[in-house]
Amino acid sequence: FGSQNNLTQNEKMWKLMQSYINNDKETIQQSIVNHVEYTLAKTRFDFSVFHAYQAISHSVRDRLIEAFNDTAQYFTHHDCKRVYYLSIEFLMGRYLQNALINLELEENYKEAVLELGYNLESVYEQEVDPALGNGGLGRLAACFLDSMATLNIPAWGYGIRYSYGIFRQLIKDGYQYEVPDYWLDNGNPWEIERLDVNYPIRFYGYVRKIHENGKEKSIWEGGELVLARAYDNPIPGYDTYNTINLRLWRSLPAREFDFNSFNQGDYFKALEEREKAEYITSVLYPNDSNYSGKELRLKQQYLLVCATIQDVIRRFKKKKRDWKELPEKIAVQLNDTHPAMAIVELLRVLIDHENLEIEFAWELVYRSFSYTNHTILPEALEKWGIDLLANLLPRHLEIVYLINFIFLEKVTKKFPNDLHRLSSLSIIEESNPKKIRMANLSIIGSHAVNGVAAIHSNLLTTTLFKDFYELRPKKFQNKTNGVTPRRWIRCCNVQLAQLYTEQLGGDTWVTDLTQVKCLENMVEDPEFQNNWQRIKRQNKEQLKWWVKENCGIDINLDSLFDVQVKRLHEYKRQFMNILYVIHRYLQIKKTTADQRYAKFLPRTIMFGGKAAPGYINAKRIIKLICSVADKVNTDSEVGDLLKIVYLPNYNVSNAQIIIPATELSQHISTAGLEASGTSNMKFVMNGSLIIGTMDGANVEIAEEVGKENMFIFGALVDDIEGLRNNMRNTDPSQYFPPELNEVFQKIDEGFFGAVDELRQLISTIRNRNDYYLIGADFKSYLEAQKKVDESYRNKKLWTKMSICNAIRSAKFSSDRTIQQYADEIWGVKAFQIPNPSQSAR
Ligand code: T68
Repeated sequence: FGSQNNLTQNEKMWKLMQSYINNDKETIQQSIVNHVEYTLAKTRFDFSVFHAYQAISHSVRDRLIEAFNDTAQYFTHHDCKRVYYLSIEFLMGRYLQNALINLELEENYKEAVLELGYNLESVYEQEVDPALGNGGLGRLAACFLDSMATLNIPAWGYGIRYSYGIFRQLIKDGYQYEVPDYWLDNGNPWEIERLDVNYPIRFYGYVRKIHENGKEKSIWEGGELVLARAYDNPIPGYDTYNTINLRLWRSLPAREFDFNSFNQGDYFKALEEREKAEYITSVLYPNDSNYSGKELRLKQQYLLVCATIQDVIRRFKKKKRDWKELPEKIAVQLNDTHPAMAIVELLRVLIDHENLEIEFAWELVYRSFSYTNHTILPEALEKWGIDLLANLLPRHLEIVYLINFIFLEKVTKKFPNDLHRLSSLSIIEESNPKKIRMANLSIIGSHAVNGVAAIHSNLLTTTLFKDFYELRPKKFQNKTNGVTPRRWIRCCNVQLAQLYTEQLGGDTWVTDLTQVKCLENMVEDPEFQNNWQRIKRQNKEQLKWWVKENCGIDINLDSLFDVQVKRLHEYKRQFMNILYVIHRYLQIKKTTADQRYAKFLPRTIMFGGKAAPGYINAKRIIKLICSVADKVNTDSEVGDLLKIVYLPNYNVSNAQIIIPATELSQHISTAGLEASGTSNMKFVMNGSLIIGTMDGANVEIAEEVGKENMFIFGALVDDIEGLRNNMRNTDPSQYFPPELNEVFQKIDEGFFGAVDELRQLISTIRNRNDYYLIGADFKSYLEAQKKVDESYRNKKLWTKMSICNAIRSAKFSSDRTIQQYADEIWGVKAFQIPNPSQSAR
């Protein structure tokens, strides 16, 4: 290990550890039972399945930690360039199964645990889902960690250890209720609290100017101090010894205290003030596409940024070297603008603390940072009021002005007398009150900016960031998102994974998904098709059981499983989906009983997803779905031709059950508004067909799997503006197709109850305020749905299409995405630590 210690001592240590860390059945059992007794202080003769989960997790954690420590040392020893992935959210999902699979120990544990009286699958169920994220953005960060570990990239994630993750969603009488998610109730065996890694974080205060050697210096002082403490979460790669780190920060009261307030004031009052510090990292903001200008949110962002930059600089300074090496040693990736204040913070440290010249410091910052944009929705773009910033981070505001001044001077040189351009490029929005545009700051402070799918990256350079693109075209890139095949095939679809491994004669496809393309010659093979159908059916059975358990609804296994699960948002158009369902229902009702089964194919339409607590229209859409479900599911005329299910509390764990069981999944956003989508990739990998618009990654999915294997409909990005104008100039009764008007009428009549609410929901779009163009796309959506039915009637055809989707999905592995980030943005290479158990020590 490590440095120049004497070898015999090392050898002795290694032997001691090896006897503990062996992976034969007995050693594993011994370690589990010891954890029951010594870690949990439960008797080894009587422990529950929950205690089994805890002990097993501790036993797996032991196996992670050795690799984790060795990896960190190895990176330090080789002094490699490191990637820091900064994200305000990491939506990790459960650890246990993922860790066992990545360590390739699932079989060993299964056997060992069975003998102790437990079934590993039911042990997995004991783990609470760490849900420190809202949706796509946070889950992307989690997939990226898995890929960075697997590809041996020297990377660390940095985020926040919220005490409360995304709320738990209950559906009662068709309404969403939000229940706090205190996920740490039973402790968290996967984290390592670093009692010795604490950084001070300052808020408020003032900036004092002094003069030193003829130069002005700024000193930020006063205000309040809190501490950020590190919690490390080891992330094992698959089929590699490398184990990287997700470091999450928690806020605590600062240790040094103000004698005055304790001596003169009220003791309890003074303690209360300190307690407030803990509140900063208490709760994750549950908005996924709407920015809220709350001070607490800015505090969270700054805490993440300030602690991380201190940690990064401490590591850089461990070796004596010149500051000019900084961009060769670090690459900082900003997952959206939430951590963008890191740009200002690093610059502040370099000029105020390290006394570097501003131009030089700026060059270092700019070359180290890169920024990923995840949305063009205007309501989601972060803009912080000047007053808020001036109060909370006074020195940062000064530096923002400085950056902006220097930047705009350069722009003026290139484009003299172009005030319009200047005001669109400026970090400051000249509104009343003035605001700081975080996207502009992120672009100016980064050497690379990327969108998350080809169509989205194009939109960035032609619309939202057009002026920036004209200034520096080479800065702009595309990095199409991806998802990890470990969690999204190997863990969640064990049978499909087995089929691939059998057919390909090994499991190296898990780290090289392009291999599944080799199964192209099996597409027509009847036996392979049978296997494929059998697997889908078994996955459907599992979901059927889950639905019965969680919704009390019996669903028909022979029906088409049609799923739309994602955050509730008007742009994602769950609304259009349910309007279509109503139309389908009305058609069934109009058909005579003897004709119904000939004319209609049984479908089970499932929805799932959380609405932001303050998003009224999203909540009304949930109510509409549930009201329609109530009506339809109890209509004896319909029987099992149509069932509607609202899957409550959609999260990573139940996604792992839902996705492999899905036959048709809906990705139907208004063109141009879904940056990428990542669930579309997961569904395709698991053999679901897509009904969708030419939006986000759907476009590239169509390129890969073939348009003939998807159900594509709707307006294209270039049509949108024209359609919106058209809508404004058309009579509403003419604008909507008759099928849709009929549906509106039924809702209006109170056919589904909740009249007031539902009327309000439909009234916005009926009054030509159909911003998301449901009216314009409805006809072609109907046609696409018809094609779905036709294709599903032909079982062989459907199976073939399903296979083609799955085996052509390699592009959407996050391994591909991360390799591109590493090569084209970060400039980092893999460093693989040799596995000590495979090399003689
Ligand atoms: C999503 N964004 C995009 N945002 O909507 C999706 N926002 O198209 C894309 O595939 C995904 O990012 C990954 O690139 C989000 O998920 C948020 O969750 C979010 C959270 C806080 C504030 C703003």
